[in-house]
Amino acid sequence: MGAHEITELDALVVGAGFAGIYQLYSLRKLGYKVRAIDKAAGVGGTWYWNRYPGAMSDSESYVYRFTWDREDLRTYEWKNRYLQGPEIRQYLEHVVDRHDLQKYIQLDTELKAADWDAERGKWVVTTSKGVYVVQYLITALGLLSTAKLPDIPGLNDFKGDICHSSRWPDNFDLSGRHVGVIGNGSTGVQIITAIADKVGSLVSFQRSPQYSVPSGDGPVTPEYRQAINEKYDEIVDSLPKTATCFGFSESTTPYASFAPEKRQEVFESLWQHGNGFWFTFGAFSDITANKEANDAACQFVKSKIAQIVKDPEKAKKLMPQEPYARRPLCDGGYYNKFNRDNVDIVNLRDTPIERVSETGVTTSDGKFYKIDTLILATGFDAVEGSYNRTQIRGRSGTSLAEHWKKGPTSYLGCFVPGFPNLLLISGPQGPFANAPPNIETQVRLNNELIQRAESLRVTGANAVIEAMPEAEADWGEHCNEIAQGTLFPSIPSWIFANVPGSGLVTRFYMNGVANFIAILQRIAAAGYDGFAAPLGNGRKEL
Ligand code: NA7
Repeated sequence: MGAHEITELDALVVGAGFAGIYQLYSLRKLGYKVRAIDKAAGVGGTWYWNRYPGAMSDSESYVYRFTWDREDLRTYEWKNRYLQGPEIRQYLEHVVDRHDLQKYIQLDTELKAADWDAERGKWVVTTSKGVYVVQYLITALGLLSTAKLPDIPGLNDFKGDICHSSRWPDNFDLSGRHVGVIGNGSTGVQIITAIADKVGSLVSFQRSPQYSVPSGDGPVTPEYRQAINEKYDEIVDSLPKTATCFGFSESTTPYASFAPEKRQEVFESLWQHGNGFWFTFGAFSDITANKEANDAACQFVKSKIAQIVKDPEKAKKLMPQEPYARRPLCDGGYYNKFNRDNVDIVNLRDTPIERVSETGVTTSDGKFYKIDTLILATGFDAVEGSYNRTQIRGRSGTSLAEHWKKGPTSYLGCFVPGFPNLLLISGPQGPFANAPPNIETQVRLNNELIQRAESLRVTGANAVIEAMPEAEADWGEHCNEIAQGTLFPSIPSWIFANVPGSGLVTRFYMNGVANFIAILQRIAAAGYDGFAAPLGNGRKEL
């Protein structure tokens, strides 16, 4: 396709990760003329970009995949309880091959701008490789795709190797290197755990210590796989009936209902079982909502850190002081790595980085750390960050970034008033849950609305999919109320705080996928509340 060529389609999907692939597949299945673009040179989305050592999904392998191809669910092989990054990339490539989608995916193609042409009732989408004119623009940009670089004095002076975790160079050999890792979210924890044994030395520059539990990763037996296969239908059916879609039913028993002498035993069994989400939601219903339950979880993990980490100074630096209310982490021996002589830790809250120089890092206590490799595991400009770098302009010419000046909002995580026929997957204020099943729910909603709009159009109605401003406001309010009932907003993690200066903003619907689906069903049954007529009933009620 030449840079000035114009292609007319029913729908353009932007992104070729889990969301883009399923959206492309399902709209094609429904008979629409659709294509997907991605700026990457391959499919995989997040898993195309995140190639750092130790990159792994911490959803169990059997639920970190599409559920709509039941035969593939049973036959595609996986070896361990969790999938490594390259395995997920290969899986998505396999899905694309299996369903012959490659020819509808245009890689190395970046969305530059999209403008709603009210006269034609279409989006005019400018990409780095031509223009598309489409009825529906569907963004599958990913929650975490815009890398966030730290603002540290002297970073540009560094003469060694430096990279953000999501831009990992090919064949980057760390053996014998003197490595500094800035950041210890899921990514930093995975990297530190994976490389500690291989590098010459490693310093973790840590701003906020994390609670992390064992992942319990390891090979699965043929019998285990057989058992999963036998009940796959049941598993798939159960996922949307749960809040987080991780393959288990979240506990409904509050911490206080357990006898005091039983509580430690339960925590210990959660720790032994492994998995951060299981630890958080598997036995107690209120760890993320009740202070007493949360404190108990904190104390339990801290007691483990104290037991595992032999050097009391290092252990002290690794002890979190805040509630257990970030994204739950799990690991393959993270705390234990600090027992190695070649692994050190700096508490940036006590001794912030003063500057980076050509050969290392100096902290405020005057200490110099000689480093030849600097890894920035500093996270992402999450959720709306994926959109802010594009120019998507709606009815009035206002861009999404302008519409979101006071914080990102939507109706149901997928629709924004003033942006007709723009459908967001994993947009702001969508459910917070295991990504593939969560994405499937949103893609199905998109498909349902597109089919409704198209059937109305056949009758001559000028039906667009457009949320009403009141519905967006109410949905935002609903998301806020739910978030305030949890402890998550008490912590400035990417879930609520994102980049410096963005303030605390509710970026997710924290009431789970099952409740989300129930709301969608109510909305549909009422004639599509919250959507402008004629597609919707023009009422704002949820
Ligand atoms: P996260 O979870 O946002 O973690 C980023 C880490 O980087 C975190 O420890 C931050 O500390 C730290 N950070 C960020 N900026 C700085 C500066 N300037 N100085 C020092 N430290 C800094 O991103 P991840 O990539 O680990 O994980 C993102 C998600 O991907 C994850 O939750 C999974 O769902 C998949 P802070 O906590 O802000 O003090």
